Amino acid sequence: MTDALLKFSDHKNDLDYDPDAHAVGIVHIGIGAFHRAHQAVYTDDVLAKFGGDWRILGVSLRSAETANALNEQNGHYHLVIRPNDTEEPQFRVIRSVAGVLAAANGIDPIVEAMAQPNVRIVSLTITEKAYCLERATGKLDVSDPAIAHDLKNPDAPRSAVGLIVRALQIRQARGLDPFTAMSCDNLPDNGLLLKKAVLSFAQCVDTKLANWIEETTRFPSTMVDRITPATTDALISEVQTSTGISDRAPIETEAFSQWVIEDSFSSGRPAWDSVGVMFTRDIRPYEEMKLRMLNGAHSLMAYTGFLSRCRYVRDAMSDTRIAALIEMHIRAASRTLAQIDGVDYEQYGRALINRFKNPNIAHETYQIAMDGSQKMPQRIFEPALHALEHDGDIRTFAFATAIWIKYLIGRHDDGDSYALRDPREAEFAALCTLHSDNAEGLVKAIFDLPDLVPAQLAQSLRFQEMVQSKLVKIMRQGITE
Ligand code: CS2
Repeated sequence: MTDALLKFSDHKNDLDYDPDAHAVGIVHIGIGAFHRAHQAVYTDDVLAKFGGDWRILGVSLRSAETANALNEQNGHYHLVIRPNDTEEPQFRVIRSVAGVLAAANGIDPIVEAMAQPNVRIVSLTITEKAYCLERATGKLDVSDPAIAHDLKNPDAPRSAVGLIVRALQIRQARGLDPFTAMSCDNLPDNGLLLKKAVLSFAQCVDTKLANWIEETTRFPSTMVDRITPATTDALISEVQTSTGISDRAPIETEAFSQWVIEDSFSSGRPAWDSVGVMFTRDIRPYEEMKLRMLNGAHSLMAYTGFLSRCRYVRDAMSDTRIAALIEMHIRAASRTLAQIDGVDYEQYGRALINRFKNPNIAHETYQIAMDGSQKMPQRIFEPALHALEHDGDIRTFAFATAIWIKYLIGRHDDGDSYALRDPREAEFAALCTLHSDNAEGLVKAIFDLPDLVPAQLAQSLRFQEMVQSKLVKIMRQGITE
């Protein structure tokens, strides 16, 4: 045992339990900061209050760094909860993670872990791009390198979709029940998307397997919410100073947390409903509320803030012009939503503004700006289309689109360049070079790209011209909106 481990086991929480008394029941693919601030915390609450064999085995498809750090600490880590005021942060040790397997150390142990009879749920936070579906057709993107690889080598998959299909194939061959596959990514109908990806992949591997998955496997949709910045060295030092424990994988997050799940599990689930998780049959309105109001405002803020040299969301919110834009956007986005019983969008919107202003959370605009091509459709384009079709106010959506296109140019006004960090960055770079002096041409070319702006929105001259005039203005006068 390492020093860190001894110290971790010395730490006393209000919610104390012996983690080793509980077997693994969940495999989670994509064990980054968000999962550890959200689903792992609800599961920790369940284990402490009700017990059960529901510990989480994490899977990291990228580097082995998180896996190594967490494994050295027996899976334990600190959650630092930062209230939205002058109150001191709270430090809590989370013990629901039993360990982490990294793909870099071999795929077979991961597949075997997912095929164990005690695993009843495989959950995912793999980010939008990893679902590898063409938006327009809903078909599996077989040109994606990981999917192309996995279709040739289904026994040695690299992608999350390939892993799930392989593990289900082994379970079927061994006569085991399937697990429930639960997406926790910020996509509308995330369960349905995962189901489509898994079934299309399985169809290519073995039709009988695809039929078995379709008949037996559940794919609940979820809405997840907790603002969680990436871990920094400053956080690692703060945890060490405040707790005396050397933790290489702490997480910082806000006090707010929300999880809404479609209640569709084939082999049981932890008593998440007893620790604040809401279960519903109709998840779509909750997903749209969060994606359009929170995430839409976040993306608008990320591009406007980053280009205005605001490093963090809280800095952008202290710029009165940007704060006003965000308030307007939240209001317009709420008008594109169907009512939800018991939810007051005005109140939800006010709470969002306060969460964004949290002075204790250092959430980088550049982090949120990443992967815009995967985020803009559900956050900005869908509500824009709704507003357009219902005589709503489209100005804020046109501005958000224009400022995103400005960001795609990859250069600040003073010439400093930055990396786009987007899976479609090569396509964007080519168009930005081609239309370097022509904002109108650039907007049109972006709108003409396949599988990005929904056809009905791209074909709306009113929307396109508004985006063009806003981009021309931003290029000439900077952000004056
Ligand atoms: C953010 C989200 O990075 C982003 O795109 O908008 O990660 C956001 O912080 C979470 O969805 C909040 O729940």
